[in-house]
Amino acid sequence: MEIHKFEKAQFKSSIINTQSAMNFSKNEVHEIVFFGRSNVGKSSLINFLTNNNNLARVSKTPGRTRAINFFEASLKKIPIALIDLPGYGYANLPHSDKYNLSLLLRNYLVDNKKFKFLIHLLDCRRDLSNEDIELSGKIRLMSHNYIIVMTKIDKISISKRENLKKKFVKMLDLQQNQCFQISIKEKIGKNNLLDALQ
Ligand SMILES: Nc1nc2c(ncn2[C@@H]2O[C@H](COP(=O)(O)OP(=O)(O)OP(=O)(O)O)[C@@H](O)[C@H]2O)c(=O)[nH]1
Ligand SMILES: [Mg+2]
Repeated sequence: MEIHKFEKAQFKSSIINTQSAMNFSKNEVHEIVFFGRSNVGKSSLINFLTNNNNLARVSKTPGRTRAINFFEASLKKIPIALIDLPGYGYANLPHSDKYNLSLLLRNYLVDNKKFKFLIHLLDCRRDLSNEDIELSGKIRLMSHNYIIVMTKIDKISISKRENLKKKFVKMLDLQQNQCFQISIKEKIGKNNLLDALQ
């Protein structure tokens, strides 16, 4: 099968409050939402998939993306919104910011019923947190279009990757075909993921 690419990717807007994000979402464009812990590699993955390193802001400092950032692109000539959510689980935010962030995330992911493809990013080197597991469980029940992407797979030796995948899949009660492994550094996993998104 021919692998298509994201084309004409560009920044659309940055939204800080859930209501505006939900209104924005009411248009009929399909959405692919990227979410996961702070620093897991969400912005990097958007850039990797769109072949554009300047699209989403990547940072070594966790908690960098604090708003919902909307990008637009096309896949097989179909317009798609790519949505970069703020990372959760970042301990160094002030308490009020943390609360707003988790509300924003939950409202956006769980209460917004529109068609979406949800991509949950998990750092392959870290144990799953309670928040990872809880969020995954909720979303799995509400959406058929839910997959996980294990990021930074270059940090794990090749011989351990398959077993680690089995472990994540089992812990989150998913199917093998809902789990992908990605390395931006070694440029691994892009075609498999694009294939699934199509
Ligand atoms: N080795 C390696 N590093 C990666 C990979 N993907 C991302 N990184 C690094 O991880 C750090 C965080 O990446 P971001 O894409 O900014 O992460 P994020 O999830 O958008 O972070 P927040 O916006 O803070 O929530 C950066 O230093 C990236 O270069 C990968 O596949 N391999
Ligand atoms: Mg980011």
